[in-house]
Amino acid sequence: AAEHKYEHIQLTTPRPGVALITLNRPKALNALFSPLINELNTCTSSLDRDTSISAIVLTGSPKAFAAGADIKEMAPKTFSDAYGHDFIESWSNITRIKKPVIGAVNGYALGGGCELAMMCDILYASKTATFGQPEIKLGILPGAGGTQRLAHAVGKAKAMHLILTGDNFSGEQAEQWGLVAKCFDDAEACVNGALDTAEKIAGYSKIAVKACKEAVNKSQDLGVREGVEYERRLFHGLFGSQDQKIGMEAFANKKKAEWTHS
Ligand code: CO8
Repeated sequence: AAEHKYEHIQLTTPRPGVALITLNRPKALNALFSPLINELNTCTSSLDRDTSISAIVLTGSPKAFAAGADIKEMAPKTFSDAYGHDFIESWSNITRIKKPVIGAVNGYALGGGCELAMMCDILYASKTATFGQPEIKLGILPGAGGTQRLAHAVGKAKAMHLILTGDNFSGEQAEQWGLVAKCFDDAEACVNGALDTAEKIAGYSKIAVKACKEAVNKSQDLGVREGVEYERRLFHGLFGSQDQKIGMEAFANKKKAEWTHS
């Protein structure tokens, strides 16, 4: 991956084809503010263009994935500041990344931190994770998709309860309710689990991975009928790829597929 110097995030490539982004603003429990989000957006879009990278893991520290948007930065904002400058508009740019993003949540994932986690394609957590949408306690509401993504993930009843009470929930609860795919015992296992999954995905055809991600994400926006039609178009389209021939011929010849990613 391209080497960049970042101040509020760290970028490493611990496994073949896998980039690891670690949010790194420890003094404020990774509270999200514009300089950090700008770095995250620069980093993820450059990784999306980087042909040596196939999957991205996003994590925080063992204490905090992110304790929310920076309350001290937000406190003095006026309506004109927020509306006029599209406050937090760019905070969901990560959802435009075409490569899979795997979130590994340890410690606090509150407010904007929970929302950032929910923007990931696959979400893992550990027993140390504390999720929550506490915005109601600050006299606001979730502003980066929390009301929508939480409701899609855990259903309206639980989402409404969580958002109106501001109550926190654990990594284990998040797994039981289907918000996270796996809950690990501790932070290290969680990050390693995410890297293992990213490495596995990096071993597949990039073009097939891209189509899978695109189609599954469409399920969140489209009705089932339109979604299945969308899937079918992509499915038919992949018969025009080399990797479809390579994958199926390798199966028939009992060989390992050597993907061309085209
Ligand atoms: N903003 C700014 N600073 C923060 C934040 C935050 N969200 N969270 C923690 N910090 C700072 C603290 O002020 C403290 O700084 P200092 O040492 O200078 O006083 C430092 O981080 C350490 O925090 P604590 O001393 O409070 O640590 P504790 O272990 O005692 O408590 C908690 C940890 C429970 C996480 C506590 O810090 C807390 O309640 N934080 C606020 C959580 C919150 O309300 N988050 C929601 C914010 S609103 C929001 O996110 C709106 C979403 C908008 C869209 C975002 C798009 C992605």
